[in-house]
Amino acid sequence: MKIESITLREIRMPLVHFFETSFGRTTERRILLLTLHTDGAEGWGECVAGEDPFYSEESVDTAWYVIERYLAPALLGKTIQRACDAPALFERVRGHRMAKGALENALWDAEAQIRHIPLWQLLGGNRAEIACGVSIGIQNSVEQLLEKIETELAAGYRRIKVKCKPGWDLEIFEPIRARWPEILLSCDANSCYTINQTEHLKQFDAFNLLMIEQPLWHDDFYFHAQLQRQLKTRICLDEAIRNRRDAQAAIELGACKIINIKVGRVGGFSEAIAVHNLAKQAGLPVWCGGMLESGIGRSHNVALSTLAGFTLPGDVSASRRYWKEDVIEPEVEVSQQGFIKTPGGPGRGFKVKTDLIEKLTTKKKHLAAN
Ligand code: OSB
Ligand code: MG
Repeated sequence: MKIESITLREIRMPLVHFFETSFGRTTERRILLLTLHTDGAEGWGECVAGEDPFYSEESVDTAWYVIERYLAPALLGKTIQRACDAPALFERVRGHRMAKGALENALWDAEAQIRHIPLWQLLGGNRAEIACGVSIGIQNSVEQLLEKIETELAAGYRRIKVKCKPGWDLEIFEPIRARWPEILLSCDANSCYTINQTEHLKQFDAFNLLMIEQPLWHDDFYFHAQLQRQLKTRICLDEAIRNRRDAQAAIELGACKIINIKVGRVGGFSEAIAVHNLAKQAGLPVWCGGMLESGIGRSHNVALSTLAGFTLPGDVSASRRYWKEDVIEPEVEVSQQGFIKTPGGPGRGFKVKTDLIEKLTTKKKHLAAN
């Protein structure tokens, strides 16, 4: 594949419903999309960085800067055999994994198209369908939260994850479990507790949660390991797992028993596959996280979720939960049983609505080899 040019763009999409975590509320997404033009195909990538550096250090603006200034120049004009050759070209740049992932994933999309196989197959997946859960943000009231859960269960989703924080944890687990004693239920703290709150966190054990996601600091294993020894509920790490070495360290330390894999957070498909393989070997289940993606990133998540180790329902849910109109065709749809069918056809398997993307674009730059 010869990488001839790259189109960077930022689009704006209002969310159907605001999404609130322990670090803040999002009502409208700014999303960095890119198109990678090779001599054989056009690959699409989405950078999953947020509007602000609150989930991780990266933001839409830092990703734009690093791609334009460093990562795109490292690719432009080069010929590479496989998408998995890209990470070596980015090595000199420290961090900025979401920016790197956007480019690498676009290359995987292009490679799958050139080989005339589905992206999920190129990644090594083999599921005909993937199991879906939902991530439900902090709401204005407990009643509103219960209503949302009811809606998602009726839609077929197989696991409910609720965002939590002090004052919105035991207070919601209690009424949820009173109404639905048996559902697969988990919570995500996005790092809002400290080890001094261990006694409080131990009370979560009463609610038979599938897991508690990233309770402590975003960059910590040591205190998570301490906490895990005192909890019955399994800890799942999200923010803290940046690469395969992190996964190995966390597993060996006993800092988690489940891993949430987000392809952008670990820097692209190559590293995501490596984290998956490592966890599988160690006997830890993994699942695919979400970052309020548009259809581009969503279709990448669908493909990744087909790998054998993704044995728990992920945060990969239907386009309509987020967007009035998604940027792909068909949109991502979830069956009444809570599954997404693995798409056929080469590449991501979803067509890009280029006219709609053009309309949503607020910023655009074409980068070519000089
Ligand atoms: O921690 O999983 C998270 C969204 C933005 C930032 C962090 C997280 C999330 C979600 C949403 O939980 C998952 C989704 O895309 O539905
Ligand atoms: Mg999370």
